[in-house]
Amino acid sequence: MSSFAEDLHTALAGPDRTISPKYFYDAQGSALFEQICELPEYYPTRTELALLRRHAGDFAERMGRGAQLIEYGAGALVKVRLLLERAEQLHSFVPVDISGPHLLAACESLQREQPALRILPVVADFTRMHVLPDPPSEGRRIGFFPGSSIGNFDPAEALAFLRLLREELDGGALLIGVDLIKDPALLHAAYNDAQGVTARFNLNLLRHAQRALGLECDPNGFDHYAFYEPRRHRIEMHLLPRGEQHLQLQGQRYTLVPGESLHTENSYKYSVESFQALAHEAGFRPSAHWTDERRWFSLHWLEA
Ligand code: AVJ
Repeated sequence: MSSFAEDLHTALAGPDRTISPKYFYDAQGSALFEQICELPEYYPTRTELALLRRHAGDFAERMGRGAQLIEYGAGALVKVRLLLERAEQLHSFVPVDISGPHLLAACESLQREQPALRILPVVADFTRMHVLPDPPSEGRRIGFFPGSSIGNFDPAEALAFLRLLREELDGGALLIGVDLIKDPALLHAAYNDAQGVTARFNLNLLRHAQRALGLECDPNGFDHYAFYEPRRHRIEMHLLPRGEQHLQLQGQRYTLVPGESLHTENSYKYSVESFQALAHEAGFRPSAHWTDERRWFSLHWLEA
């Protein structure tokens, strides 16, 4: 398994200069992401929350009685509360998250609100093989993967990940949030907000490396650069060196010039049809989808 230090060395040495967006999320990065979710330009969070609220009854009915609800990358458990409130006699709720302390704190407050709910937290990187508690003998396993987190995977990775979920949820279903292809100007604004929060979030990758690995560099010497690439239907985020930038990681020196950006994130967008085709290829049967009036965001019910 690779580490932040190894991955950063590889990125700085080139030629790809690409690093996983998972390294955005130390405590400060997570706080910045929560601020992003509140931005006027960042429509996905509030659009998805409205869809979850509007169709909560429908989801509860589809889950059926005695289901085991599994959330991948659970975080603060905000969205899943809308499902938990309406679900009928859940067998158990299984939040999977890589950050142990945060997950356990979120579970404690949920348990206080819902004393009867059986919560079985799993601390794990949900993109890798992980061990889940046994499935219920009566009800089904229902996966929940909101936020268009699937957008961080390139198409081949997304397919492999959905195949993994299809097996894990065999006989059950997956409820997944997917951001939709739209006017590039709207996408551009969502990743280039006026207050500069997304810029700070992007630059936090370097600050995180300074704090965690002792990276020596000047984050102010880099610009946030995000754009929509229409052919691949994805937002790309880069850190763009302004002039020659010198960095040092664990005694190793690197120089980056303006043409050598660090590629920090992709966020793929789908059409309803292209996502359903991907899900179908992964072995799911797409059985329903919901979108807002402007068709900016979608939720999909996929039978496993
Ligand atoms: C958490 C991957 C869904 O791609 O919109 C937000 C992350 N990056 N603004 C997204 C993000 C910049 C977000 N995901």
